[in-house]
Amino acid sequence: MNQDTIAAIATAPGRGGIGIIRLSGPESERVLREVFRPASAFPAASSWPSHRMIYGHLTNGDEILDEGMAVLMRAPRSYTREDVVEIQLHGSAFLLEEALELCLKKGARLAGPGEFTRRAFLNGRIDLSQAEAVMSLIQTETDRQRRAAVRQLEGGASAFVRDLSSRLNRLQAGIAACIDYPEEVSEEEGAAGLRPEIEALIRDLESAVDERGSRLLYDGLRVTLFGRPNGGKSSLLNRLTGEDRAIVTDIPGTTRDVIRGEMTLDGIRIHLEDTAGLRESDDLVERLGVDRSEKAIREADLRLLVLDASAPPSEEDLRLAARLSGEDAVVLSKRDLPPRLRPEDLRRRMTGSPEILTASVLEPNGLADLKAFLARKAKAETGLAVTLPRHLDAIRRARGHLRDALRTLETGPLDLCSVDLQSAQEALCEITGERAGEKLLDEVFSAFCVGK
Ligand SMILES: Nc1nc2c(ncn2[C@@H]2O[C@H](COP(=O)(O)OP(=O)(O)O)[C@@H](O)[C@H]2O)c(=O)[nH]1
Ligand SMILES: [Mg+2]
Repeated sequence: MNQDTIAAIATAPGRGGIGIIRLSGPESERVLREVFRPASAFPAASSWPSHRMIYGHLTNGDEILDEGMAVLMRAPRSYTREDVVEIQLHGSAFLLEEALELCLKKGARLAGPGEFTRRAFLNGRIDLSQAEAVMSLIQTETDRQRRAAVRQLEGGASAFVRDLSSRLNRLQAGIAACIDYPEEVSEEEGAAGLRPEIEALIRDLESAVDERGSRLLYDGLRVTLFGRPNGGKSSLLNRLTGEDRAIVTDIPGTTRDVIRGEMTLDGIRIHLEDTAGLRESDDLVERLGVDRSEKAIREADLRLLVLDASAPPSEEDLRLAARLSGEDAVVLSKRDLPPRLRPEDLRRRMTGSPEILTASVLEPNGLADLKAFLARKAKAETGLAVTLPRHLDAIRRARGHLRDALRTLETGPLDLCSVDLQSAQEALCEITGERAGEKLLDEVFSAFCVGK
C-alpha cells in the first residue's frame, strides 16, 4: 500500500457544470475534514459515513470558497482500494485549481498521470489490461471502440491470457514429468503429445490477432475520392460528412488541396479525403495539388474513382479505372441526370473488376449504395479478445516462441522446448501485467490523464 495521499482535478480542464477533485491514500479523510464542512452534523459526530454524498462547503478556514458535495469511500471498497475522496464543486477551472491547492497544502501530493488507476492495479483490484481499458474508455469515440473497451474492462483479454497460461502450465508440467520419470513416459512420447497442443495454442493466438480489425477500431478507414475535375467528388464529401467543407463549382480544377472530412458508419470512423481532380495543368498550384492527390491515393485503405455518369468516359477515366484493386470502387455520380455512362458500359471497357456504384447528391436516397459499400468495407471481426496494439505485440512474440518450441521439439531435448514455452508464457503475462516492471508500468500509465 502507498503511504502518501495523492490529489488531482478529475474532470476535464475548462469550464463545466461540475468539477471534481479526487484524493486517494491514508490521509484522504483527514484532508477532507479540513477542507470540507458538512452542512449538517453527522449523528455520531466523529464518524464520516462511507459511500454517502454529503452536502456542504469547501472552506479554507476563514472563508467559504464554494458549495458542493463530497463523498468518502473507505478502503477497500473504492477505485484504488485505498480511502478515496471525491469533492464535487462548481466547474470553474480557477476554483478547482484553488481547491486542489488547498488539498496539497493540507498534505496531499499532486497525482501523476494515471496514478489512481496505477494504484488500483498495484493493489490488485484490476490487471494491466483492465487499466488500459479504463484509458480506452476515456478516449472512446465510437460505439465499437466502447464495446471493445468494455469487453476488456470486464476481463476479456485477462480471461484469454489466463486460459492460454493454464494450458502452457499443463504442458510444462508434462515436460517436467517426462524428464523426471523417463521410465514412465519416454521423451519421444512426450514430444509427440506436445506437438498438437502447441499447434492448437498457435492457432488460438492467431485467431485472437486481427490486425485489420484492430486498426479499423482505433485508426478507422481512410478513403480517398479521386478522378477527373468536375466529377462530383467535393459534392460527395460534403454530403457524406454533412458539412460544407469543400468548395463546389462547375469550374474544373476548383479543389486544389486534399480536403479531409470524417463520418462514422457502424461504429467505425471513416476518414474521407477529397482530392484535386487529376489532369495535366499549366497552373503550378493545381499541379502541386495533383501531386498531393497522388500521394493520398497511394496511401488510402480504399479508393473511390468518381466519374460523371452524365458524360461519356474519356480514355483518361479508363486509365484511372485500371488502377483500382478489387477492394476499391467506381462511383458513377450525378445519376439524376440523363445517363451517358452506364455501369454495364463501363464494366465492358474495364480491365479489373472493382465494384461499380451509382450516386447522386440531389436525390433523397442518392448515397445509400455508397454508404452500404463503405459500411461493408468497415466491417471488422467483432468479439475480438485482444485489440490494443501493445497486446497484439505481446501475442505476436508469444506466437514466435511457440513456433520456436515446435522447432526445438524436432531437434533438441525436451527441456529446451520448456524454455521456449516459458518465454511464450512471459510474453502473454505482459498483457495482464503479472510481474510487470516499473518501466512497463511507466510506459502504460504515462499515456493516462492526471486525475484518473
Ligand atoms: N445534377 C447533379 N450535379 C452534381 C452532382 N454532384 C455534383 N454536381 C455538380 O457537378 C459540378 C462539379 O461538382 P464538384 O463536387 O465540384 O466536383 P469535383 O470537381 O469532382 O470536386 C458542380 O456544378 C456540382 O453542382 C449530382 O449528384 N447531380
Ligand atoms: Mg472538387
